[in-house]
Order: sequence, then structure tokens, then C-alpha cells
Amino acid sequence: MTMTPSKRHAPSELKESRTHGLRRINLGNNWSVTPSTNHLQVPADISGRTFTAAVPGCVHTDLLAANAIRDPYIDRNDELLQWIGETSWQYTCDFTWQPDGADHIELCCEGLDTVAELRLNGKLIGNADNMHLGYRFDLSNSIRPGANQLVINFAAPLPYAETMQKRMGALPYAGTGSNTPHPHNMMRKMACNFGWDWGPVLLTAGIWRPIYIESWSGARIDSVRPLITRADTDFAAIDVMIDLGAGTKLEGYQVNVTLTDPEGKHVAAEAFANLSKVVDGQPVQLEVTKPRRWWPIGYGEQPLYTLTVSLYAESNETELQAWTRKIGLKTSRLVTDPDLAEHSLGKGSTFHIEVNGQRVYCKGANWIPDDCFPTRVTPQRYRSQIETAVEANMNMLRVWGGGIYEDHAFYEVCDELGVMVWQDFTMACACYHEDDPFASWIDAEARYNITRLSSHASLVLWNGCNENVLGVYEWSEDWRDMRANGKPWGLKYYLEIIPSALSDLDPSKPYWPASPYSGSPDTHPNAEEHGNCHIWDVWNGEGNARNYLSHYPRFASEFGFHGPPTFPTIERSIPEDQRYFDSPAMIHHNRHAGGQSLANERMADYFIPPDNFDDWLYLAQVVQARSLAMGVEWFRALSPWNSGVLYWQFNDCWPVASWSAVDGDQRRKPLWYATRRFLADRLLAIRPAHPTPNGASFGPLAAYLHNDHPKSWQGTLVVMLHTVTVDSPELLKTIEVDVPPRGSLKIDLPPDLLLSPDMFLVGQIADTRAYWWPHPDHLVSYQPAELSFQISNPHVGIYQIGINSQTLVRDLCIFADRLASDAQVSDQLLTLLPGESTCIYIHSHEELSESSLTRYPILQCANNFGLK
Ligand code: BMA
Repeated sequence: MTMTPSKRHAPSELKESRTHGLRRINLGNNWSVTPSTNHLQVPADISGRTFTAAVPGCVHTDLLAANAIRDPYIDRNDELLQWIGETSWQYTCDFTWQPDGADHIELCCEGLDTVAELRLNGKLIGNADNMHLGYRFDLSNSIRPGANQLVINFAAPLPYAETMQKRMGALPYAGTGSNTPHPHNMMRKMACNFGWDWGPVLLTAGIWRPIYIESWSGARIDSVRPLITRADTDFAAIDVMIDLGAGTKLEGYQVNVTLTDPEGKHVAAEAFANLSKVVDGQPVQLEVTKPRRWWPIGYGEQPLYTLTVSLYAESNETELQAWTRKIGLKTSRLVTDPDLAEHSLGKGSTFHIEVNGQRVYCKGANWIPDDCFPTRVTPQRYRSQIETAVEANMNMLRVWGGGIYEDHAFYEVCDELGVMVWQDFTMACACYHEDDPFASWIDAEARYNITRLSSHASLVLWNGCNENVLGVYEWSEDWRDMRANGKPWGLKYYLEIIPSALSDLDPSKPYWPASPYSGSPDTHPNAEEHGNCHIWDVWNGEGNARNYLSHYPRFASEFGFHGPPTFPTIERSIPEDQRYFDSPAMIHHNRHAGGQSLANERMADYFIPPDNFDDWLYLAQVVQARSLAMGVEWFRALSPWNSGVLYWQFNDCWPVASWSAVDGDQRRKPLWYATRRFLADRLLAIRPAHPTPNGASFGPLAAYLHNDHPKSWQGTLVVMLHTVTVDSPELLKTIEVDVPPRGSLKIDLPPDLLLSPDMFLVGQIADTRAYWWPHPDHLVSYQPAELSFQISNPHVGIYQIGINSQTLVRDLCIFADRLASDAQVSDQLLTLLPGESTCIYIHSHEELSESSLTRYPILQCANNFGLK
């Protein structure tokens, strides 16, 4: 039976519960998988074979573990594996089961990818058709004492999507980049599994989240939604909403709810003697005086309280089941008020996040599935990736809608570290049918995931979709036709179905229908004075990163610049003879429709693209980092008009040239190091005094200070005019500044500056520095860098490099990971003025050749790529 909302299976909270009444048998072992269709394309050495299956897992990772296929992340191997998505797969599990007299025996599947028929001992127990939904199937008529066999048949995803397209009618979709386009909008499977403009087509199948049997009698807690309705300085209130399992008897049971503080001290408790109140949707209300509130990182601490909901049989006070979760006391609000007064940038409406009533400046990036096969992303990997985001001074990640509703492991780290999460509902770059089965699928998955994730403190905003409103306004004729001619394209989900699910299940969190969106379906979704924007005309269209300066978004939730992965990641994925910028393998590992040639066009805005691969790699990474700095610093300069920057994209799902800061092997690209600087709490930037239209020359300049810090920022701002050839800077401005906490300031610079190609500006307040380079490098007469180094190896695995520069050196990088693939450098893209020194550290498990560290191409700087 397909899951209906009443049969909805409780999300994985129950996994942690230690219960007396409710018995759980994990079905994570003893699985095998075999191709179940005899398509001609199934290779002969695989056809008819049975492989050990990991659960949770998927077909690709099982075949890889058996060495039956080549690694799809290497070279162009993914092309050879397209048959997998056209094949049906049968998963089989043998298990033993002993009856325990329970009234209910249910199979719980937290994630099936995707269209599946389930049989126990040959009897049909149900079907599934949505990867984003959990299922619960009744086993009471099919399970038997002793040996049992569970078989799950997964339909081949690609033929299924194509059949749905024929049956229901084709609708526009996009996003697939240079991949063969497949209709990702025709089934409820992670869209990017169909290939995206940064990811390969690797259509897989499998049991991707835990699977287990639960048996119980009398009563069962299906899920708990702790909704924080108030979190003030003196007082917090929690409405604990308890959903009971279908078939629960109300009489004779009781729930007790307790809350303990981060030290384990009991702070609140309530009991419901009568479960019918729970069924009526009445909350168990908890109150906390003097709460320790949860804050985003940089705004306060992240204390986590422990909430426990226990189910008891009244007769003998036996605890039947317990649900436990760490929660944070916080409220969030999205403020979208119309502007009362005209601003120099226009008049529109605000878009900013408040946490506990305090406005928060959002700094971060978009998060995509961290692997094409999400089950490979372990809790440790989530932790290290999110720590890497925090280390780059990010306080927000947007979980993008072409992927998944993220795992608890992702959210738990964000809760702990204070990273705000913006979660999209998973609809991206497509029009969707609004009738069944889509309407019931999307309603069910929205309700399931709202319930599953509502307890996480880090979740501050729900968002309806990615670019679907933008598409019907702006994209090709077939897209625009949908809106122009009033055809259904999915707006009902963003304006009705999802808001109604949120109002039923979690009215405590804010919602926004789309990214981008301007507050009404009748206003252009990318209107910069309203709502949030995606700024893609720079990378995709007008090119030169200086064109970010023509934009003035209230909140930029996407914009990005491509850059290749790090060298060791290329080394792992691209054969040696293919390591040149436009080799077939390099082009293949860049799924953007513009491909590598677009990357070189963008490079030409700064440098003359070199033939030498080592130089090309360095310069392409520099271009990415500088371009994002151009945009992010400008948007921050526009604060408080602007209230957030989330660039595209934080991570990658395989080794690929993309817009990411961290590559597919989790290595930090130079952009990551630039990010740590341009997202620092205190930013000093030199930019034009006003938005500059594309292609126009910069008018007067200004120094901008954005103080994203709870203390005021005082000091002497000094702005000097330098030339790259002679070391005799000229003072342009000196002024005492006092920037209020969380405030910003603009200081105009002399309006009549004429900056020749060899000139640049340096602004400084104490240790915070800003540069303004008005001309492309290929016009600048850099002197060769004169550097001296003191290298020492103070501890095993740590190298210290003191660097002294007798000349200007720009964007110096030491690519130690070319010597040892795990080596990590403490800083990159260093710019030093004549006579300046700095010190960096390298961590490496392997021994490094100290003399190689300062030699080309390990060491690179932009000085070598100026005017020839
Ligand atoms: C936006 C995103 C993604 C895409 C990215 C780069 O459209 O929402 O769909 O990968 O730009 O093109």
C-alpha cells in the first residue's frame, strides 16, 4: 500500500529510542542485489549475478564494492554506467523473526530510492514511489515465525520517468547542463541524480535510509514536533506536539514530557494522562524561565536542551517507548516589510532573518548533496564539511532544492555549531504537474519532512523551490508559455500546499515560496529591491566579475564563478595524458553547458589564458576567488540594504570543475581561503561609491566597513595609493572611524582619482586590509616577486614557512597538496607589500620536501602573469 498521511512513518527519531513496549529489529544486514530485467544493455559479466548489498546504500556502491564496475568518478567511466539507471534491481533480505504477541508488526522504511514494490514471503506488502518520504507497511498478514524473506523490486528509474512523461505530458525542465537531458521532474527522486550542471547522470536505486521492523501493542508515538513559540530573555515556551501511530488505543496510556538543560538539570516537565488530547492536536506546553537561548554562530551560544517524551501504560507504569532529541530554544522570523522611505538604491521590501528578534546578517553558501550517492556521506564527513564552512566564517547554508531534505546528521552538526539552515523543498529548475499523483506526493513529502526536521534549532527558514518562478518568467519560450497562458506549473505547491502543511505542522518557522522570489507571483522574482535574488547574468552572461557591481540585491541567495578542483583531485580523476584545459576528460569533468571555453573567456577578463596547464589551473582558481570577492564584498558593502550573501556553491558531489569552494574530494580550493577573508566579521572593502552599470567605467570610489560583530569597530582608516613599480605610496585618506555593532559605514574617497594600470589602492584599519585593483592583471607591469623563506618543521606533520617579500607579491599560493595529497596550507592567495612578512603553516601526514615547497609550480603568484 502506498503511504497515506495517516500511515506516515515517523522519521528516524525512533531509531534512538530504547523501548520496552516497542520492539525494533534492524534490517540492515544480509541483503543482496541483482539486476532483475534482462535488458540487453546489462553487461554479460553482471547479468544474472547476485551481489552483496549494503543497506543503507545503493546499486552503484554495491557494484563498486564487488569490483563489478569502474569508478564513475574517474575519467569518463560514468558514461559506461548509464545502463544502471535503465535496469530494474531486486534487493533481497533473509531474516528470522520470533513472534512477540504484539498487535502491530510494521516494516519501516526511512528512504527507498525510488519506485519500489515490496513483498514479504511472496506476498505484496506495499509500494513506494517517493524517495523523499518514509514508509510504514503492515506485516501482520505476511510475517511468519522463523525464516522470512523480504524482497524489494526497484523499477528502472529512467524508463519510469519517461513513461510518466508520456502519460502525464511533458513539462519544461532545466539544470542538467551538458548532460543528456532527462526529465527529472517526472518522479520524486533527487533531481540532480539525473545529472546537473555540476554533476553526472548516475541514476541509482536502493534502500538509502534505515529499514527495520517495529512491533508494538496498544499505543505508539509516531513523531514529536517541539515547536518553540517564544524565546525571550526571560521566558521560553515550547508546544510539544505529539503524533500517535495509526491504530493507537487512547485509553490507558499516558505521555510524560521532560526537558533538561545542557548540563542535564531538570527544567520542565508535563504529563498528559489522556491521549485523546494528543489526538486533538493539543500541545504539551513547557515553559522555561531564564532560558539559555540558541543563537547563530557569532551571535551567542548554542546551548542544547534535551527533550524526552515517554509513553507509559497507566496500569503498570511501564515505559513503552521514549523519544529523545536535543533542541535549541530559539525563534526565527523572515522580515519582508515594505520600505517606508525611498533608499538611494530604490524602494521595495526587506528580506532579512531575525533570530530571537535580532536581525542576523547571513553569510554562507549553497549546499548540494555531498556525493552522487548520499549514503556515502557519513556523519563524520558531514561534520568535517560543516566545520570547514564555519572555519570560512559562514553562518548559513542553504540546502538546495535539487537535492535532498538533509539528514539528521547534517542538522545535528549545524545545531551544535550555530550554522543557520535554509532548507528548500525539493523542487528545482522545473515545472511540475499539479494533479495526482504529484499533488499527493508533494503534500505527503512536505508533511513528512516538516515533521522530521522541525525539532532542529538550526533550521531557520523553509523555502518552496529553486528557480521555478524565475523559469516561467525568464527562461525559454516553453517555460514562459506556462505562466503567460495560465497553465499549471507548480505554483500551487509553493503558495498553497506547502504553506498549508507548515501551518498544520510547524507554524513556528518562516517560509518563503521560492528562491528567487519577490513576495508576489506577479512581481519579477529577481527584482533586486524585493526579496531574494539569483545573480547569474555575471558568470553566464555579461562575464566580467566587475559586473556584480551593477547589482544591488536585498539578499543574494545564489551567484557564483567557476573554478577547477585542486590538483590532487584532478590527479585522481583525470588521466595524466588528459591534464590540459580542454582535454576530453577535463571537459567531461565540467558539466556546465558553457564548459571549459567559458572558463577561459572569464579568465581573459584578468589574464591572458596560458597554454601551460599548471599556470592555467592556478589562474582559473585565482579568477574564481577574486570574482566571488568582487561580488560578496560589494553586497556586504550595501548592508543594511543587503542582508545576506549565499554564494553558489559550497561543495561538490564528485571531482568536477564547478562553482564550489570545496572540491569533490573535500579539498579546499583557493576560493575557500578568500571566503574566510571576505566573510570575516569585520570587512573593509574599496568599491565604487554607487552601483556601476555593466561595462561603464568606475566613478568615484568609497571605502566600506561592514561590522558584523557585537562590539563597535573603532580605529584609524588609512587609504593609500600604490604603484606596482615604485614603492612610494601616497596618502589618500585618513580618518577615525567608529562603526556601530552590526553596523556599516561608507567613507567617500577623493572623487577625482585617475588610476593608471599600475596603480592600486590599499585601505587599512589595524589588521584589516582592503585592496582595490582597478585594471586587469594583463595590463599591470608587476615586478618579479623577490621572496625569502624560512622553513622549519617544528613538529612532526607541521611545516612553518616564514615569508618575507622585498617587492609587492600578489595572490601567492603554496600548493603543498601537489607534494602530498592530504597536505593542507593554513592560508593561500597572500598579497604582501614591499618589505612585509607573514608566516603560514602546512599540515601533512607525509613528509614534504622543504625545498620543493617554494619552487614552481608548488609556489605561484600573480606577478608572473602581468603585462608582458
Ligand atoms: C542555479 C542553481 C543550480 C545550478 C546553478 C549553476 O540555477 O539553482 O540549479 O547548478 O545555478 O548554474
